Amino acid sequence: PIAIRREDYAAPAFWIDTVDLTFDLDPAKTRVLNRMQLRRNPDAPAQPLRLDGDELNLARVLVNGQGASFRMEGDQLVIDGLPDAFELEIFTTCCPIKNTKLMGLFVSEDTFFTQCEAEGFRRITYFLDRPDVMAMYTVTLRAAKAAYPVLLSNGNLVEQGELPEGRHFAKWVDPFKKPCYLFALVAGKLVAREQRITARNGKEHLLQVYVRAGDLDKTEHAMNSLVNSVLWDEARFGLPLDLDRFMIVATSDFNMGAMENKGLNIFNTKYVLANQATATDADYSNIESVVGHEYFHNWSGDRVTCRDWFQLSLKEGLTVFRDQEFSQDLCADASARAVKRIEDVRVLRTAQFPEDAGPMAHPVRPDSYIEISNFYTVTIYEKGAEVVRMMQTLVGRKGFEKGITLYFERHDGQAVTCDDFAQAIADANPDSELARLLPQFKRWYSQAGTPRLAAHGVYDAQNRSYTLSIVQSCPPTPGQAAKEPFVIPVNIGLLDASGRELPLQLEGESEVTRGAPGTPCTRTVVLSRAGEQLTFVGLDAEPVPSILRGFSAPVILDFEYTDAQLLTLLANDPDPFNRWEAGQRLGLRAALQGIAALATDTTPVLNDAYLDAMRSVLRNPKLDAAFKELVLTLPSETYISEQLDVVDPQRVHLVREAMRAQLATALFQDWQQVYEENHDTGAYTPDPTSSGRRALAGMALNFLCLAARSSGDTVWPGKTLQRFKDAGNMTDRFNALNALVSSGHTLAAQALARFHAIFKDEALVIDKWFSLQAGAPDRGGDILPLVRQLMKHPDFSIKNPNRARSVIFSYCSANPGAFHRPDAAGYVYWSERVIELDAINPQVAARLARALDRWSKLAEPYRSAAREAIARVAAKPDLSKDTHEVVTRALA
Ligand code: BAL
Ligand code: ZN
Repeated sequence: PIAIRREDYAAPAFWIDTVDLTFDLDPAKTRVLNRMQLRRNPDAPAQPLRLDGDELNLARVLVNGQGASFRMEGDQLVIDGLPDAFELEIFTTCCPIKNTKLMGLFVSEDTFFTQCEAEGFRRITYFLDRPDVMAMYTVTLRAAKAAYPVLLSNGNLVEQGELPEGRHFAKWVDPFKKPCYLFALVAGKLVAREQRITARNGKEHLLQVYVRAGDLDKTEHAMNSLVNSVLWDEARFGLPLDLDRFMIVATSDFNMGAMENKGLNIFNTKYVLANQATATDADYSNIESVVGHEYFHNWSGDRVTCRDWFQLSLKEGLTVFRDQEFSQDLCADASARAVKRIEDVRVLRTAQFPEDAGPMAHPVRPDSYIEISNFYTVTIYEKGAEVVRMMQTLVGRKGFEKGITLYFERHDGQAVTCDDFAQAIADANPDSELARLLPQFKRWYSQAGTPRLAAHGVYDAQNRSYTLSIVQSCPPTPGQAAKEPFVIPVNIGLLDASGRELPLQLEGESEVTRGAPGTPCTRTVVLSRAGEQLTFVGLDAEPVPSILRGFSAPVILDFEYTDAQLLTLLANDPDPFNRWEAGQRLGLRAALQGIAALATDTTPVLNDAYLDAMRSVLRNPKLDAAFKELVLTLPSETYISEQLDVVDPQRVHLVREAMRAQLATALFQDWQQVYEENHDTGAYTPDPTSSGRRALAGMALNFLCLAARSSGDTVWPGKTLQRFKDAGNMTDRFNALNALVSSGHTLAAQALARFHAIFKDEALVIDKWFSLQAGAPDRGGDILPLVRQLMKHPDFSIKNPNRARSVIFSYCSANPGAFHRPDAAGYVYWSERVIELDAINPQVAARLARALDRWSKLAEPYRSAAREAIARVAAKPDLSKDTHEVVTRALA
């Protein structure tokens, strides 16, 4: 396979103005007639027309109605000697029922769906399958009416009617030009929840959520989320819905979470279907963000798209930022907003930071790829969103809104680059730090790796000043040995030893920044040099610095806090992010000490000061339950492992489990009280306050069952089983089940059996049932045999991505203590599954292949065994480009 390089970008030799597609839909043989109007690009060198195709049967090629001579070069259809403007007609067939890759046109549960991003359209017809070729589409769908009563495509339905032999047709016209990756069609037996919505300008729109007949009662939340998204984008950024009709359709076979096709979003059922009996609070929250995300793409992605796939973060980073802001803006108070921010940062640090330090590290705007599907990553999405967030910090919220307005005014209807975006934000704010530092700021797009800030503070009693020295660095990443300094906005506050906020005054300034009582008093300092010094004056004693408040930049902050300083921040920092972070630092410190000291599973790892601090958090009436739950959650095994140069995963697991056991027993009384105070949340609503209380009650049950494990207590496991049986919503029910399963209690088996019996017809709930078991804490190597057993369950299918993820990924990617076995059996299982999946669905296989990204950090015997497993996969002939790229980068 050959690498595609960003620097080789060239505009296309031809433009496609219109596309008229006619589909005769048949699962075994769908006929596709594609009539296009093309014209030569006068700005490009003269070249033949090269159209992309993949797994198509070509029947006919006509140029201006005449048979044309063409040749095949690999998968490309090449035509020479074309006039400057012409009509091209291509007739092909494909076989949707055999399409297990789920790219292009495929069948799921007797319904046709498409997925074209990034390069799936070429599996439907020959085309210039690249995002900078934007055309107007007319689509006619023809199919048997009884089997496929609903026929959908992008835009507006302009005509429909009957055809002979029980067939019917529907004709759709999309009023906007679009790249082919945003094309979509759906055909099948579906029903829709509908709602009409009136925009600010008085225009009415029809919103529809299409699902299978039995699922209509699970669409209310998705519809509410869609309505909120439409209203929010208009209110916050002045971006209205531009279509008469906006449709969401759910499918249970989908590689991605969802897809933003113009006017016809196709969703994984996981991010649409919810009612209180089947979905958890986390599901509700994910649905809200994903519905928002796809809707926001209607502008950031569809109206303005990417020039080439290297610019993917142009739309994805921006749209993640927008969905994060949407979810925060829907929160009723600052505490709920902070909880959302902490959750987002946790994803970044546990998934993106390891990616940025591993073999697949790439800049937010990559320089090369073999298979673009491998670059739908947490770097492009979540780090990309942090880059946009830093721009907002540098220009202010209002300035950012002005920048967004300018970006859409300038580039509406165009395919553009990350540079164009940054330029628009800066141009709308010419006096900002962003405008001043723009070329340097854009290193966030070009340099991979997580920057580190090494900060050190010195108090000068004589001058009543405190000098903070900050040195930035960034480790080498593949293909980038040396890095230039980044522009890093750092939010800083200072506390006195009793935890009160101090006014901030930098040396040489007359201005003093004071916070209103109870609010953070924060300065944003913009770092741009390798090393900088900040001197704060007017301080009567050494302050406790609160650095990187709100996680103002995606960096690692090293500061040698004393335990006492961290306890002060944990108890008092008015910035909730850093308050949480102080607790994480204390927990991490204890874990690293326990690992270094070869702690056994009975060694106390947590000291009394930590336990007392956690007790105070639990008892603090001023803190919300959701925030308490986050503070009491220990850093994950993945996060702890990232802090080590050499990782013994079993030791990490053992120490973290010992810490959990200690939290369970030392705070036993408190957990009981927390449970009693929080478990009754009344009539179910998925709002942040009640879901926070359910989360904290669930955590309490978990610790109470864990404590019962060592004490032999049977009361709490019994209560937990009863809770499981009586629960009025899935969150409470699943939390109770999880408490029994993760504590390894004997009652878990009957609860699991009952859970399966109740929900056997609810695919998404059965996914949870599989996932819980495959992700359970390992005790004596019992999880791998269980995983192999689960794969033999009649409900298991490796072809369904959600089901494959629920078993295989839950084990290989989310259960390090069970996966990294000294006998290497976990790695053998992994290599078998990667190879098996690669023949079915390369995108899913390549994602699974990433589970061993960090193999080179492992201690022996894990390291050699992991390398051997990767080499075994790499040696397989006929590996897909997707998996080939991941494993060869891992071994490089
Ligand atoms: N564009 C792929 C799915 C998403 O990010 O919305
Ligand atoms: Zn997206």
